[in-house]
Amino acid sequence: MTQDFDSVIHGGEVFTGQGLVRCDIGIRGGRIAALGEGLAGGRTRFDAAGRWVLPGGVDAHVHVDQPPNPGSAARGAQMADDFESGSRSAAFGGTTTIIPFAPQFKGQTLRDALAVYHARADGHSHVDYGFHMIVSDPTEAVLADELPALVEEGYTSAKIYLTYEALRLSDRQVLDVLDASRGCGMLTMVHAENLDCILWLTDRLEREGKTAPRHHADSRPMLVEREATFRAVALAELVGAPLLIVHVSGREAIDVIGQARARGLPVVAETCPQYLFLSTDDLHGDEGAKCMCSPPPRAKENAPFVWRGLQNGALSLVSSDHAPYRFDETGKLKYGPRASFRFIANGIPGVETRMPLLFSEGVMAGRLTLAEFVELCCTAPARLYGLLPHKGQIAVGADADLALWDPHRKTVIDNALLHHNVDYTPYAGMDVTGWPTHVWLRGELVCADGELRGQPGQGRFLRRGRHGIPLRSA
Ligand code: DUC
Ligand code: ZN
Ligand code: ZN
Repeated sequence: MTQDFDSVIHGGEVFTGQGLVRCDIGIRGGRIAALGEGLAGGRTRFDAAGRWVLPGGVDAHVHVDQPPNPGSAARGAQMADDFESGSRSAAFGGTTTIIPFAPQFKGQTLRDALAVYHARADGHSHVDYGFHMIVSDPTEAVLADELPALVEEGYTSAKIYLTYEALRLSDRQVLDVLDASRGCGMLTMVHAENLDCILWLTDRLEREGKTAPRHHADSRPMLVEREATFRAVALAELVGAPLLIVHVSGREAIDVIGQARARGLPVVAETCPQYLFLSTDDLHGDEGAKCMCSPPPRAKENAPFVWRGLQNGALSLVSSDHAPYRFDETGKLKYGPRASFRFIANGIPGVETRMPLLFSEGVMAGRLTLAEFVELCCTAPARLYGLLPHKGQIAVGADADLALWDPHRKTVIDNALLHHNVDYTPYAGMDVTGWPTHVWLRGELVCADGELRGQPGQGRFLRRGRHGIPLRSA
């Protein structure tokens, strides 16, 4: 029987979960309708010979059009990417779903915060998107009414902070959020660094005149992350709630997470390319601010521990933590080129380079299997954030979100090749092997050989399901 497809991608090697298999993909109504050899028909046919077809990436940690909190020392710095440019950059890097944040300011309802970010995103995104909430003011109304209602509406995760003065929750408030999240099936994500330690160290460094960007790393050593990670895990254990620790930077926090997981706690952790490919060396010099993020890049010797965490399952997903500030007076240099690191906006761009870097240094360099790469960048984030079965995998019935990779293409990363609105990339000069050349969102071509084919607004808001983390039985 001849099947009628809207399009067929044929002749490529397709990652179907069991590894690469030579097969064609029949697409109908934006979904994968058939996988098999020799699929006939299709109003358009695309020859994928010599390439690998992988699921479109899911980047579960991006900041887009998000001003630093009014209470932040870097207030006034402006993010360079809006939803159009941020999502365009995602697409060119092989990512077809992003989950940015909608931060609540104190006194604001979560619903109002979400409305602000919907207004910024809706009609502008090139890729599909959901939102994580950021809870900075866990009032009774937020905990008892808003969170359960918003989970039902598809906002099934929220980030909380143990640092940043305007965002930090007390341990008591963390317990309250975790308890509410357990009750309604929400996933709590935590930024685990100890605020008081950071402020105490920052004051001391400033008194010693140590204000250059490289001292950002001295103000937030691994111990500060380790303590907060241990505390967050303990608080989640007390409540019996699942926990996702974001942007884990290095060995000390990874050890805490590994121990928690070995005890069967429902704790999962994310890392980011900056902890694999940048180091404290990158914070030196006049342009050190370009690599300032929190937690900071660690000493060079740390990266092997992060790779090991990816290989042994202590770390479950890789996101970019894209936080795009230009290296000018709108962003990093808002308070001048000699400002103390305290006043420099934290964050680096990376939504477009996330998958090429991990593909090259993970898969092509033999540190990760292709299956591990797909799990870390596509399937695990989809599973953890309630997007399976539609996102994060190539399977009949899934959305036809696909990236066609030329696995042997050599690229020297240069900001001119990227599609964000930032004037630099921290990864300039790195040689990578493999790059996505074509990307489809629900069967529609978004990028082809460096050209944008999609339209802003093609990306849709995703109401997400509940997290996929099994709770330990009591
Ligand atoms: N750290 C954060 O906590 N958020 C955005 C970027 C960063 O570096
Ligand atoms: Zn964070
Ligand atoms: Zn972040």
